[in-house]
Amino acid sequence: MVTATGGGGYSVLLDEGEEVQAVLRGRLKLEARVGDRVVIGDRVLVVPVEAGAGEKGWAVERVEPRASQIVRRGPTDRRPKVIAANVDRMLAVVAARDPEPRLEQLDRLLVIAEANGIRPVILVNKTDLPGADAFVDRIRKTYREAGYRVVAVSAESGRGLEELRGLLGTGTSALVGASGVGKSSLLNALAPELELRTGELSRKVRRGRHTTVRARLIRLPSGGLVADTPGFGDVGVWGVSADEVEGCFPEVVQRREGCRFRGCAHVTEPGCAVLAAVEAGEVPESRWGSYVALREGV
Ligand SMILES: Nc1nc2c(ncn2[C@@H]2O[C@H](COP(=O)(O)OP(=O)(O)OP(=O)(O)O)[C@@H](O)[C@H]2O)c(=O)[nH]1
Ligand SMILES: [Mg+2]
Ligand SMILES: [Zn+2]
Repeated sequence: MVTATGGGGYSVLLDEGEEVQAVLRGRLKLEARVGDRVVIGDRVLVVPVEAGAGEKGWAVERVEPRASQIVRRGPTDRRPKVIAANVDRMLAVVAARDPEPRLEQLDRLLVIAEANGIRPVILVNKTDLPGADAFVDRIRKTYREAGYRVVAVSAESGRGLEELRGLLGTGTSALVGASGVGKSSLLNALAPELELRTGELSRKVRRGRHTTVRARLIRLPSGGLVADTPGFGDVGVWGVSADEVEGCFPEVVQRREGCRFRGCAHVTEPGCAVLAAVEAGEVPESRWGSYVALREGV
């Protein structure tokens, strides 16, 4: 499994547990795929090769098809970027404050997970800061209808870390979220020996400074593989058509059978069960707003 990319080579975790460096050799036969040819989480076949001067190295001979991937739209080139392949779990990380949480951004992350067939978990970090409990309550309320698990944590105070450790203990997980929410800090809190780089927020705008530059898959001593990924300023959804957006909102999926018209867009239609639920306060305005914005391609 590829655990890191860059510098023309790959770090590859062998099934036996050893981590080796490998290079791409010759022409690889690959199915059509989006994003980079090889990303963290990709399964590859490596073979030992002579690296000169009697040294042994490794070469990637084959890249396996991906069972799943988390793909988002690149911020500048608007092309697909695969965050990680073959992950079992995505943790969408927000901070209770610093940086200021933006629910429309969290919703886009959750849609990215759903669109890629992954049920997300919401991780609220920095719950040691003033006002955090009210924010955690708000998040729990907002995402109850969608059925998302919300875990309150703090890399600083240690709150929720055992629950997080349990969550990450099997399979492969990815921590994804805005820059500065504390993804790397949480992993350091779980396993201090990792010594991942973390960074202060900018003083003026209280935003992260993109401290983690490359995604890495890390083996936790307590079990599980977890991807620490670079945070973003804005996150875009890739490959979800207007009609597919509703399938990424569980609270809409649950209700759409009740709409008067087939093919109801749940925006202004009469007899719409989703709109009725928004008016009744069952589906939060913020969720419906995110749904409409994504449907309209914002
Ligand atoms: N008060 C408080 N500060 C935290 C907590 N977790 C992280 N921080 C601080 O938040 C800042 C950003 O943390 P990082 O771990 O670098 O954030 P990141 O999400 O990895 O950021 P990128 O790598 O840029 O995506 C650092 O100054 C951390 O010390 C927390 O639970 N509480
Ligand atoms: Mg980081
Ligand atoms: Zn409807």
